[in-house]
Amino acid sequence: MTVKTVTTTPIEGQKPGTSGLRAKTRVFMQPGYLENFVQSIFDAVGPVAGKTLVVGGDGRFFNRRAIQTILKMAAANGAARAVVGREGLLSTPAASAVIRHLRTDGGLILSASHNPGGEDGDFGLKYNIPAGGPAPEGVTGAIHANTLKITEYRILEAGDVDLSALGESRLGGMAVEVIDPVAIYADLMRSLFDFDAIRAHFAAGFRMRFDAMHAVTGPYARAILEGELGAPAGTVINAAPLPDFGGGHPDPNPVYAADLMAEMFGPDAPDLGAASDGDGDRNMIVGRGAYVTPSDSLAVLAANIHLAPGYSGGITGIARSMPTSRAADRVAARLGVPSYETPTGWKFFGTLLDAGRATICGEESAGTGSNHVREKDGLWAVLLWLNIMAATGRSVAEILADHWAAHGRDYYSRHDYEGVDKAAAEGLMDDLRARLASLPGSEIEGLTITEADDFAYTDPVDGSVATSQGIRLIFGDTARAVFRLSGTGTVGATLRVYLERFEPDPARQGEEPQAALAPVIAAAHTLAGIRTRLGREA
Ligand code: VG1
Ligand code: CO
Repeated sequence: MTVKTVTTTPIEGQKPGTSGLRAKTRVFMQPGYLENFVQSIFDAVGPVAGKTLVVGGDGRFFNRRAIQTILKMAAANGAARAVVGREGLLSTPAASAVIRHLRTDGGLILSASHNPGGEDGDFGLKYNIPAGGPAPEGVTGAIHANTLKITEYRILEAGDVDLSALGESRLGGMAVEVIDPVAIYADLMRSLFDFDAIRAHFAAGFRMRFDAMHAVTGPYARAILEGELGAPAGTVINAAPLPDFGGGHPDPNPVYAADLMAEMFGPDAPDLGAASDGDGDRNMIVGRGAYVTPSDSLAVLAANIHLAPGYSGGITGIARSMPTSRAADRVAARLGVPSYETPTGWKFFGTLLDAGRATICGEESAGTGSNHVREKDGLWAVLLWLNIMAATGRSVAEILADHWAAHGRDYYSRHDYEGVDKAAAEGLMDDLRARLASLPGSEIEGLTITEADDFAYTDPVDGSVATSQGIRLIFGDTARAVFRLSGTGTVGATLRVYLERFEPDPARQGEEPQAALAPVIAAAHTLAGIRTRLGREA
């Protein structure tokens, strides 16, 4: 086996976005594309010599081939050991758990998350630091800088490693250890939640449906929900991870998890419905006839997390991404703990979690998690809901109603304008930005703008600064509209418009969200000129 040094030239567009580098699978498969990016990571975080790296992905098309290439490159760069999930599988939260539990030097996670997979779908790769979380901007910036000046990469000329059997083998000078992708993660979950109470709840007839969307969470949900907690076989559906996610869109929301929604709103609905995304870090929660927005889920979980044994001591703080509704802030205020508003993307929660300033974090995009790992964690959120339901005996609808009665309801919705013209979307943002200073004080659709800014964030722990993280139009405590361009798409641009309105009166908390938000939606449209600029009605 010899180490080959291959001459290469920089490839345009290898700039990590909200969560690593994402591109069309066919682009990732082009000769040198993956290799350039991997060598750029190794050079940014290296020297890799002597280190232990965790490698795994969500099982999408190209996952196995890419892992073989990464292993050969890690060996050629002198890594001591690679820890790989069997068949190349590791959910994103499980990868974070493994990185932390084995005290490794970080890992490479292969996923484009909720983006469709397959040869014509998307692929992605990101580096996670030894604390288990996504690389912070300083590191992703260094990786990107390397991609612009790379001249060569190193790879071992060797046969493929057998990833189907547990155990250790050698690849040149590097040890490769194939692990059960579920075990370390399942141990962690058992240490946090009251499995006995949940088991008793299932035994007493509690019913749930978990849609794994043919993505990576299937084996985890099967092992934990059906295997350990005694949920009947068939509770987990679409449980086999498929390279193209069965042709579906592994994004757990009411649109893409339509079958689950129909079941939960139909006759004989189970008590709890849940789904997770391609790489297992997102979650959807829906009760019988009651969909829970991710922003509400974060608030409810934060308010009730002390019911789970792993959090019985309470929490130190709550962090939410800026576009996530202010419902979590109300819980923090009630509990007397600080709340933090960070830019979009889990990498911004890492310092707060490491410093013990926040215990629970969440994003409106169906991501919730805690200090147990450094990624958002879909199944963790589902288990916490289960723990709360088992401990209180309340239904999802009752838990929501109780929460709103106590804290008020933040009606919430996100409107995505997907695949729009990039220049038009940037023009809309630029124009809004240019008018920000003149907006406060103006009244629109019966709402008064109290603040308007381009969100900037100074990390309270390490002082790092992130600017231009989205435009906020704040209407006092009453409402908010936020505009952002997506950083995970692979074609054109996606404009995200986040809308919320606060309703303290329990008698008015049962409205249909789009109707309740109508004035905020109208204000957002008028101020940004969405229809004329993007040529889109919806
Ligand atoms: C989206 C979400 C963001 C999330 C990111 C990665 O980013 O809005 O909240 O952190 O995806 O999640 P963007 O830039 O497209 O808005 V995942 O599950 O795709 O790793
Ligand atoms: Co994801």
